[in-house]
Order: sequence, then C-alpha cells, then structure tokens
Amino acid sequence: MTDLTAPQLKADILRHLTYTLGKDAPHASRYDWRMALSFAIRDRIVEPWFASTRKTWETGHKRVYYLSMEFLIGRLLEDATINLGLRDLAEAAMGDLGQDFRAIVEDEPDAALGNGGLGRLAACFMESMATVGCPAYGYGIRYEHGLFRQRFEQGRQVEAPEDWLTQRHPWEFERPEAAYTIGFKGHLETRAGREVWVPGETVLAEAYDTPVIGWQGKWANTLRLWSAKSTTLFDLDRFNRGDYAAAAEPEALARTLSRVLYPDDTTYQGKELRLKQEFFLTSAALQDILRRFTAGGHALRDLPKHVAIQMNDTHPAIAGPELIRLLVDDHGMEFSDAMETARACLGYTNHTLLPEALERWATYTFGNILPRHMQIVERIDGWHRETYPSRPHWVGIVKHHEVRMGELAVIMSHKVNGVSALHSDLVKKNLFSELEALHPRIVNQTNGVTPRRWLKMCNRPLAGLITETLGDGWESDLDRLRGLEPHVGDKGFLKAFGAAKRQNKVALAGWIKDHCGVSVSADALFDVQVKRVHEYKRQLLNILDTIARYHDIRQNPGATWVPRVKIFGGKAAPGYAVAKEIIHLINDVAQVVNNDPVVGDRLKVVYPENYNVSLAERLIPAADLSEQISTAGKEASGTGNMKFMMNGAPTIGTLDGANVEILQEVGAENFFLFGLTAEEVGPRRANPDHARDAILASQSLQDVLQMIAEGRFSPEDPGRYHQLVHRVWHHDYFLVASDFEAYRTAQAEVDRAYADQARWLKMAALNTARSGFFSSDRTIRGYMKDIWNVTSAL
Ligand code: 26Q
Repeated sequence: MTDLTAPQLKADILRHLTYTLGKDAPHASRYDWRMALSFAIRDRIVEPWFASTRKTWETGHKRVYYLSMEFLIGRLLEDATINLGLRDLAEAAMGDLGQDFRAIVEDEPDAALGNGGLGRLAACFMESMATVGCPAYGYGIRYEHGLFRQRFEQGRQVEAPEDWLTQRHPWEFERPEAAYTIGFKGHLETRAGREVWVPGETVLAEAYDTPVIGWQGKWANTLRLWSAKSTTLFDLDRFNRGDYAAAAEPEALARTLSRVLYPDDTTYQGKELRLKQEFFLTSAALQDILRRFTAGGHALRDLPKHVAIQMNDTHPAIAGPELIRLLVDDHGMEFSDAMETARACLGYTNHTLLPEALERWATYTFGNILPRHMQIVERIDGWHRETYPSRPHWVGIVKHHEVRMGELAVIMSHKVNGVSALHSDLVKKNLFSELEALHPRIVNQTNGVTPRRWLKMCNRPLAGLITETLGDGWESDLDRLRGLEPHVGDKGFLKAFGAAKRQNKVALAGWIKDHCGVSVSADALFDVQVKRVHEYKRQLLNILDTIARYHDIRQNPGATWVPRVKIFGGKAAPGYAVAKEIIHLINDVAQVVNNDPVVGDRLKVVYPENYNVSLAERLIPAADLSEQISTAGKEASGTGNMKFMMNGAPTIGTLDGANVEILQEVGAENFFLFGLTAEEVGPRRANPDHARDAILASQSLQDVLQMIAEGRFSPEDPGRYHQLVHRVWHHDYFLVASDFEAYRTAQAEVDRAYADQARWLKMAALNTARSGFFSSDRTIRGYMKDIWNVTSAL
C-alpha cells in the first residue's frame, strides 16, 4: 500500500486544481475540488495498475474477460480511497483545504450503467476480481445516458434522461488507439470457396479504460467500455452545400449505438437497436481479446489455455458465433476446430427463469443485421444435431423462425451456471433439462456482494465496531465475522451494535425529512423493500399488508403498537404499466397514512424518488428489516438480501433464490420465513379459485381490497384502482392473495421480536456474524476454480 502523507496528498490536490483544472483555490467550486481530489487519488491507482498488467504479461497468466451489457458501478471516489487505505487521509487533507469530504463525495454522480441486480453483480465482481488478484478485463458499453432518473408527479413515476457524462468522468482514460470496426447488415460472397461477409454498415468502437483497484491496492484490473463513433469522416461536401444537419448525420447515427441503456430488466422486446448494441459490445471485445492474444505470440488453438470469456446472461451470447467467425473467416481455422476452441473458452451465467425475459430474435431480424452469423448459427445447430443424433431436434437453437439465445449460449459454453442453489437446480430441471441430459455442464455459483462497498464504506459505525472487536483483516476474509458470535451474549457489545444501527437510522431520518418531507422516528422499526418494481417481487403484497396495519391501527389506536416506517424504493420499466400502477398506489397510501392524525408515529410510509446505488448505501445500513418476498421460484438469487444481512437486518422472506441459503446460514430463529414454496406454487395455481379462496378466507384482505376499491387512497379518483383490485381477485398469477395471511402472521412475529430489544439485537448481530458466505470474493473464487480454471496472480 501507499505510504502517502497528508501534506503530499494536499500538494497533489492543489497541483491538479492548478494544472489539470486550471483553477486557483479561491475560485474553485465543489466540482473543481472533487475533480482535483479524484485525479490525485487516481494517480495512486496507476502504479499498481501498471504493475498488475506487467505481471500478467510476464508470467503469461490466464486472463478472464467478463462480457456484460451492464455495469452498475455507482460512485467511485470514496470506494477508491477506501481500497487504497487513503480515506481518512483524504478527509483530513480536504478538511485542511477548507472542504467537506462528505459533500465532495456526494457531489459525484452515480455511474448507472445498469438496471439492477445483474449490473450491480458485474460491478461487485470487478472489485472482487481485483481484490483476489484474478487477472481480468470487464467489457461493456460506455452509455452516454445510463438508467433514467425517476421522479414522482402526483405519485406517478415520470422518467427523465440521466446525464452522468455531461460532467467530466475523472476515472477513465480514453484510448483512441484501441478502436475496432464493427459491421452490420450487407451480404455474403464466396471467394475462393470461402464465405466472405461484406457489411453494409460499419461503426467504430473506441475504448475507454477505467482502472479497478482491489482491497489494499494489491492488484488492479481494467473495465474497458466501448463508445460508438462514425467510421466516415464529417461530410464536408454536404456542409459546403449548406446542409449542416446532414453533414453531421453519419456521426449522429453511429453514436446512437452507445447512446442509452435499455431500461427494461425483464421483458426483451426484439428491438433491432438492442441486437446491434449486443453485437457492438461483443465484437469489439472479441477483436480486442484476439489482438492481445496474438500479440503474445501464441497459436490460436491455445486460446483456452490463456483466455476465459464469461457471458453475463445471454446479452453477449452472440460471442459464440462471433468468435467462430473471427477464427474461421479472419484467421483461417477449420469450423470444427473453431467450434471446439470457442466452447473451451466460453461460460454462460443465467440470471432468470422468467419466460418473458429469455432473448429470442426473429431469424428475419437476426439474418438481416448479422447475415454471416445467421449462417454460423445454422451450422452450429447442424453440428449439434449430428453430435447428438438420437435426440429429438426440438432442443435446437433455431425454432419457429426464431434464434433462441439461451440454447445458443448453453451449446457454445463448457460451463453454464445459475446464481443460487435453488435457481441452478431449476435451471437444470426446467429451463435446460434436455441440453443438460445430452451434455451435463450446469453448475451453481451463488451470488455475493463486495463487503468493501456494502459494509466497510457504507456503514462506518458498524465497520468500526467490527474492527474494534475483531481487529483488521475481516474485509478480505469475511468468514472472520463469525468471530462476532461469542460477543452476541455480551450486553456491552449488543449495546454498541444497537448504537451503530441507531446512528444510521438517525442519519436516515434526517435525510427523509429533508428529501421526502416526512418526519419519522428513529425508534420505529425501519422496514425496507428496495429493488426494481416487478409483479413477481410483490411490492403489492407489502403495501396490502401496510394497508391492513393502517386499518387495524384505526380500529384500535389504543393498543400497543410497535411503530413502523415502511420504506420503499425502486424504478419500474417505463413501459410496464402494472408496475407503475403499484408505485402510484404506494404513494397514494403514503399520502393518506402519513396525514392521518389517528395514526401518528405508529405507521409511516415513505418512497424516496430515484432509488440507485448511492441511495442503497444510505438505506441499507439503517434498515431493521429486509423485505425479500418474491413468489417462490421467481427470484434467481437476489443480492440486496445479502447486503441487508451483512448490515444486521434480519429478513422477512420466502424460500426463493439466495434467501434459502441465507436462512441456512443464519438459522430459522433469526429469519422470518413465510409463504408457499417453489414446489407448492404450481399446484396452488392449478386451482382456478386460488385467489378467491384466499380472499374469502381472510377478513383482513377483504377489508384491504374494499378500502382500495372504494377509493380511500384516491378520493379524487375513486375508480383509480378498480383494475388492480380486479386483478387480485381474478388474475393473481404471483399469488399475492394466497400468501397474504402467512405474510401477516410473519409480520406479527416481527413486531413481537422487535418489542424485545435484547432479542432483536441478538438476531441482528447474528445476521452480520453469519453473512461471511455472501462475500463476492467467495463467489469469484468459485468461478476461478470451477469455471475459468485460473489462479490468483498475487
Ligand atoms: C434483455 C433484452 C433486451 C433488453 C433488456 C434485457 C435485459 C436487461 C437486464 C434482461 C434482463 C436484465 C436484468 C436481469 C437481472 O438483473 N436479473 C437479476 O440478476 C441478479 C444477479 O444474478 C439476481 O440476483 C436477480 O435475482 C435477478 O433478477
């Protein structure tokens, strides 16, 4: 690690302020100071970054290439200072310069180049690969606009474009020399017996590199993001004729490829631009990989010895055919050798079982945009049929005039993995059972999260207590948190644990007052559900329970109530009307509940706008209860659930995704389990009256639905939720009604547990103590051993 002193760091900051920013201190804005500090910190990353690259070259170490359409990074400044061990020094230096470190850190916009879980997982993996010393590149797209910003207008979600790149992004290095041509459309020609693709359109992919520094600065990798540029120069003829807009057209058209992130995280829509983006990323990455590999002087058949390529879901699954195309068309390899080489390099991670999320492209669209790849896909399909001749041909890639990207990814990979034990099991048994029978290759790698960002950085009070109790080193060896267990019987420790949680809650209460205009008491139980809004995640179940609680409080305000704050956060895909209606309902309920004098502090409902990584870092450390209530069998893993656990919030949840493993680690007495299991869901749905039966069996649910239907939460528009109520009665695919009573019972148990603060604190502390398994370091070591066959270079 670096042995920088405060005066040196101060001098670095002032030097950047003067010579990089061209500002003198008296006239510098917060932005200028942030840039100056960021550049000074970035300087400290460059050396270890070079050293890591040098070492990888010198030892000929195998490298991992992580291909993902999303990297949900969030802010980088504080994270970098923490991993370099410079956080406190940076705070002191800025203080000396008259600047508030916290305010500067919070001035940085989130890099929101992802939708949710899958994108954030890629970001945690990058940090963990750097921490464990796994030589790796992340490849993605440098979207000009990340995920949209969410506002509420009269309770309705409104989207605004996100514009993180309107400010300078101080962490990246532009690499104009690393650029590749990407082709689309056009036609095929046969020349000397070989197929040649003559693209009809081309764009340039230009690289931007961001170094990713691991814990204690021992290793650094590269996140390489591609930006689209025009291959044709500015059209001077058109400009001279006075046609100024047309002169700039090629540039504008090319740039649309990296203009904006698709905001949908569940339903694919078969849009041409999306397929082009996927190919843009994949082709640029593979060209770059092959260029680096051949520069090392190796034979192409040795590619799998030096290169592991991981596909983050099917989004980059065109990597199979593209790698074959590059090997065969550009490097003259035989098809069968190329096939074998590609499969030995590629791995595929599945993140969903939802049928509407599985990517399928019309052969018409696919063949039009990627004619050569269409041909190669047919060839792969043929090869697969011949290799497994006795099998029915319905396990193929092309079926009903569609290219199925899941099947393509499985057939082109030597390993396929799910993201939690339950999910991997279901991938094996349901999604790809036929392919798995032909050639077993499905394994599990349970997700994880980086404890540097999600505990050390975001929860300083708790991290401080852990270090006081266990000493240093837990950050990169999270199983050591088990060492807290002997202390949970110790009153002094529990008191300190409770004080840390309370400090976070007080801070959050202040933020809620400032940003949502709602006063909440830090003595209340903070009950938090934050994630993308989707029917399967059942925010609806949560708000129905909230309404039931409201109803009961009004019926009996004199009873003893455990005060609760219900906190929601999350975005709905812009085209997802049902999800948007649920957001509207939550906001309408908040209006009524928060302004009802009978209720007071017994119940509050808050829904801060624009949930993102930075808001997660604020909310999760202050949570008492983690809501993980998806319909069993639908949530592949969840990763928010792990962050809450680490930060000492017990879960109320179903047996779904990684909740199963959380329950296993923490023990049933420290987890509020409820609801149908994945196995029970199918049979329950088979009863056509499932919702009706459940509603008629629950007076409480009847009251709740009645209140909504009557317009109690939308008095100015009483019919607003008729459709929503109708859907609960008649089209309750996600079994909200069926799980309602079980959820209420579990919530009552939560109240009882919380009322006994000694019992609660012990549960909370045990959640932290037993969360070690959910470090993404453990996950990455699993991928390295079982999928990538690579060792640490440290
Ligand atoms: C596909 C085609 C076209 C446009 C968009 C998409 C698209 C984009 C994003 C499809 C899916 C996603 C994101 C999926 C996702 O975030 N899945 C989550 O992955 C997490 C990490 O493994 C899991 O923990 C979650 O359970 C899972 O829902």
